Amino acid sequence: MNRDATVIAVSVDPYHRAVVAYGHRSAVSIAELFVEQVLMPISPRARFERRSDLQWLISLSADDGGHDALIDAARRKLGAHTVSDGDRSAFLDVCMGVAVSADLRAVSDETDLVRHADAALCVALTRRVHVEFAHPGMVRQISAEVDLAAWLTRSVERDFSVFYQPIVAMADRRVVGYESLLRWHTESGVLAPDAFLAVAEGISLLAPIGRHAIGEAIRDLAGDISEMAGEEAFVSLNLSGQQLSDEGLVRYIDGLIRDHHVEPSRVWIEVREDQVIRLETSAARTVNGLHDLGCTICVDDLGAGFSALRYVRDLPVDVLKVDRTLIAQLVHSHSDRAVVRAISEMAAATGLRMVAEGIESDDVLEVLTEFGFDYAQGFFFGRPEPLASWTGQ
Ligand code: G
Ligand code: MN
Repeated sequence: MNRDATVIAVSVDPYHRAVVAYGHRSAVSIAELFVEQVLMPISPRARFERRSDLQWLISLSADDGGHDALIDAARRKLGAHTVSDGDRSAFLDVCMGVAVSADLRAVSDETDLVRHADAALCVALTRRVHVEFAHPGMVRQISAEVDLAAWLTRSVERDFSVFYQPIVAMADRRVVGYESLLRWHTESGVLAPDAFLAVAEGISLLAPIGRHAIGEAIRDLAGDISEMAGEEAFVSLNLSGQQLSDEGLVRYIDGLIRDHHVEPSRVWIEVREDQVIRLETSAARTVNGLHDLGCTICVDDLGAGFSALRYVRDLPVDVLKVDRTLIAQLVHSHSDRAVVRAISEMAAATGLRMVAEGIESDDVLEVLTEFGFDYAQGFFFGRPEPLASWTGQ
């Protein structure tokens, strides 16, 4: 390989702004004009290879005229451009990664040089600069980062899993759905979210773990859960405050629902009352977005903390899950009965369905029927277990 060889990886419109502003087709022709009008004249003997709609590879050596001019232009001004296309002029971002073989002793062939140019482009894009020059070690560093990301993702997938707890219909005690509950398998045992949620959220680890769990639950809904409990069965997902603030969550769940062809109302979303209490927040936007998709929105642990029922009116809520602390003493406590009766009257008046949580024995079932509960859940009907123990596999 020529020691003076240089490869430039060019990404035109790397942030897709021109695609958005002008449409994909126009952005591609503007990019072509940019390469023809701006880049090619600087170094007419350079080889231009098109890699995809908006990506080019330029190879040249010091003998080709314009070598230094091209590198210099890249260094100084090839960042933002306007290109005229007849009567109008269009704007483009351009980003480049430059690999100069003279600076990269260990590079042995053209393919390796291209890889270094790509590494430089990758760094330029991450740093949001117009141009970056490859240096030795850049490829190794990016590869190491990719390996680490892969390990981290795999270990997350290995150590966390989803357990399922059945939810039965009060009318006939048939299992009509499952609540999916995240579990972490550690050396000291299986942990429930109360034990790790705060820490995981503190280091922003819950978002990827949570997404993985949601993916698994919706996949299981389309597969084993439909098979066990019928095509109308649902899966209920718990979303933490941080997950609700994840602006991309609605699109993510929408994608899963489409990929697995499940009816959106079969995906129940549980949110705790304290997380949606402020209606102007991104959490409330997510709840509204999920409701617009057709998901069933549930208020979880109702009555566990403070209860301001205002949001039940202002948010698109479909189901109330009454907390086990209110259910536990229902037979013996007058005041608990009074509170649950008030909740059930409100639910009946506003067309909300109700789930009783934490049923540990059958002595409350009669009261639940009297109050018009639609569903019940708790150790009496089944503990949270891996899916395999419900399918009998
Ligand atoms: O907040 P949420 O309702 O999503 O909490 C679900 C948790 O409640 C699960 O981790 C589960 O282990 C626990 N749980 C479910 N059913 C019962 C029950 O009947 N009794 C008790 N004490 N805990 C339960
Ligand atoms: Mn729950």
